[in-house]
Amino acid sequence: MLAGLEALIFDVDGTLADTERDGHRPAFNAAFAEAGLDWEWTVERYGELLAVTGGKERIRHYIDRYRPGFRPPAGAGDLESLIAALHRRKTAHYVERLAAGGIPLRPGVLRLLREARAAGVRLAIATTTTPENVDALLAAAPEPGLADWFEVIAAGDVVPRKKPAPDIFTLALAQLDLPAAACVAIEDSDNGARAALAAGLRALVVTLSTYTREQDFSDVPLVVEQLDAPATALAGDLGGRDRVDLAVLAALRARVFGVVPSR
Ligand code: XBP
Ligand code: MG
Repeated sequence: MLAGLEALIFDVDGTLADTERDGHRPAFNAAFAEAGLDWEWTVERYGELLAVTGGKERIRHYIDRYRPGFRPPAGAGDLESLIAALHRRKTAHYVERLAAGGIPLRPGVLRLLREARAAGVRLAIATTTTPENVDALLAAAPEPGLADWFEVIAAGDVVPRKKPAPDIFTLALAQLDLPAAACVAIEDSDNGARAALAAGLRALVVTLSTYTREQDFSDVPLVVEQLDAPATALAGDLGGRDRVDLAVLAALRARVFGVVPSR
């Protein structure tokens, strides 16, 4: 039934949980306010800023684009140190929000993880976000020890280039010691999809999230609104099923790569 499917590689933000609008965004704003900066990232503005992956990179882009001529206040060090300090505080605010149960896993995520675990399909994460954020999200989930289910957690600054570069997926594949053809990747964004495809992960599912509904996924073989029932395929097909389950993912992998992955 698994037809050569050996691992699932999950994105985090937007995929495991819809974290951007009500998780990351307010955490950035709280860090700015705390530092005495009158920067407020509205829901709409944040949508534009998400084109840049990585929180520190996003702050830098915002300054370049919207605060030209900004200089760090006296005592804050150079721009690089200020951004790093703001981002540390942002991470703290975000983790606090998660620990308070602020952001649940998306419907169907835990079911799919349980199915994979029961079937011996290995689990990995490939994300742009800071590792602490992943730990906090998994620790807050209603499944004790969930983080231990993931054999590989590739996150944040461990690679030189963030998504849409393939680096973080390439790292996850190397740590799994698997070819891309043995895996299915699960993403929610155009930058994430580009990264996965560039790493050879052509058996790719996109589950649309708050900020990604209007993005272009024309190169993605399976696009759904959500993983759980009632799921409908906006691109590709679910083989008559009403949710994204392991059978759907195995069929997708076989369709894209053929039955036996080559090592
Ligand atoms: C999404 C991102 C991240 C988060 C913020 O990553 O682009 O930058 O918005 O996280 P993914 P940090 O979808 O790959 O999980 O502030 O920790 O960078
Ligand atoms: Mg994402």
